[in-house]
Amino acid sequence: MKALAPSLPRPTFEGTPIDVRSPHREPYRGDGVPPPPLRVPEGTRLLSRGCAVTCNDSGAKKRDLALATDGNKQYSPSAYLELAPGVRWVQIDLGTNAAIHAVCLWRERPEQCVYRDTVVQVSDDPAFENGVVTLFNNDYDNSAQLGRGSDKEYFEDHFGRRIAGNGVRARYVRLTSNGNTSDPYNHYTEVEVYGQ
Ligand SMILES: [Ca+2]
Ligand SMILES: [Ca+2]
Repeated sequence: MKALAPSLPRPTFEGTPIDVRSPHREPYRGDGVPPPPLRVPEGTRLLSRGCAVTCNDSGAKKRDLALATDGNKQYSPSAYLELAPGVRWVQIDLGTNAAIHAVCLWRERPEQCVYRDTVVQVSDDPAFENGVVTLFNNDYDNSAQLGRGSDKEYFEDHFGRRIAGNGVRARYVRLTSNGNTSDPYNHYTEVEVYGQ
């Protein structure tokens, strides 16, 4: 096993964190404090670069969807995918069934924010009706209707979020959210799926 070490963008948020305490939220780790390492098997590699992205916002353009897997994790006003308000998902097609060891996401913004109802699921069914495995779910009140989650909300940062895949096999990865503490929109600067 080894610690997953994705390349990191420069920090975007620089300022005094707003410590909005909530029993459903992780405390702010502090400026520049990395998350605990996520250990993955030797041989784990990036699977998702350039993979096709779909979503449930009919207004999203194909060009913008591609921003989620283009390898650029650096925030800029033109470098992220934005989905309309409401419960929205993006879905990555790995092209083949794979053992998934980590799903990482970057959606830091200039203002500190916490996204609502973050749910990360995998399946071999592109409709996510069968064989769905949930890797992360912080929708504590089931408002997104994907089931009640016991993970915590968290402050976005340039380290991104690293979610364990535990080697579950699947072809599709779906990430759901429902706005954030700054605005009702849903954003992805980059998503990376690691596995074998
Ligand atoms: Ca990107
Ligand atoms: Ca919720």
